[in-house]
Amino acid sequence: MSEDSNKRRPGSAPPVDSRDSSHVAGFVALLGAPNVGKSTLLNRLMGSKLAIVTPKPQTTRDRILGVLTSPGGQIVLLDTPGVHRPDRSLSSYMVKQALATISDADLVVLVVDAAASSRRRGVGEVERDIARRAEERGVALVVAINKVDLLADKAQLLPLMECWSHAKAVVPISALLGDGVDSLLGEIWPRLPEGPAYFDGDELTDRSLRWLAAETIREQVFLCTRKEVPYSTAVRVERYLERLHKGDVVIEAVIYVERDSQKGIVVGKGGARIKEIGVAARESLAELLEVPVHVKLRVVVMPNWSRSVAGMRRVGYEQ
Ligand SMILES: Nc1nc2c(ncn2[C@@H]2O[C@H](COP(=O)(O)OP(=O)(O)OP(=O)(O)O)[C@@H](O)[C@H]2O)c(=O)[nH]1
Ligand SMILES: [Mg+2]
Repeated sequence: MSEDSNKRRPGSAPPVDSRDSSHVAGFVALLGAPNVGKSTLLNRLMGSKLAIVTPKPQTTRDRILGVLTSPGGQIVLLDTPGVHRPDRSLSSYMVKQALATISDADLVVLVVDAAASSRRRGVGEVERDIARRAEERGVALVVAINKVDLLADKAQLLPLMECWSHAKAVVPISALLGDGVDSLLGEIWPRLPEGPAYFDGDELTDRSLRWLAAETIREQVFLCTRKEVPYSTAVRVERYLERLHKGDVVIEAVIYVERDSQKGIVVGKGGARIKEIGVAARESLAELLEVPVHVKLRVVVMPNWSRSVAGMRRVGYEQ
């Protein structure tokens, strides 16, 4: 599967064909169940980290746009929250964002977890639903069977691929290792409509650095806490200051939780956990911004914010 990985770097020009004098551009939505590797794939395709990634499901909460530009075309990638059965306002918001993306897309890349599909021996409810919605809207469907590195026996792939014989293409990939990702791009480029670029070539995303900073802090909260705590947290950056005279960035952020007990967990004994979160976020942000970063965090209880539209708005999620 890695046979083509040296021929063309992800993001390089669309394959030269009879249309090589024209320019293509289109929106490509990455959709699927939670935890299948959509954000890992976005980051891999972009060659830089735009979306946070954790081993926990329901990490992504907002649609994230990544712009992949080459001389012959532009792919506007849309990473989305994992589609699941909503149980509160936050999950309804997430699922709504994901499904609405289908209508904006020229192509849907349905990301499927190879190992989970193999265990399940077939197509899951979420995948079937996404495929149906794409078909209803006349949006072409390409299936990326991800995490193939986890399959002990590659013969397990064949029945998984056969499940998707009605898709335009089925491509086995490992977003983590990069295997098959160029083949996936090879299935995307020829299916994009002709047209001018939507974004300037030097634009990577529509998200602000302030937003990326909040997400990076949230990623560390997800990695450093367990059970319901990560799902009850939201992060809002209150101050994002580029100090030109010092050549650094100061970030002050609030971590919202829903209960006092959760505040205790996030702060940790003697402030140990909040310190750990701050240090890890600082290191990650310094790498992203390529300058020294100072992170100042505080934890605020906003009772049941994830269970109402008003609560969500208070912590920064606009419907
Ligand atoms: N082994 C392996 N793990 C992968 C691969 N792609 C992603 N992962 C892991 O799967 C987990 C989930 O990855 P994400 O990219 O956050 O998945 P997602 O679909 O964006 O998840 P949500 O945002 O929660 O819907 C992380 O631990 C990734 O490192 C892959 O190709 N192989
Ligand atoms: Mg994600």
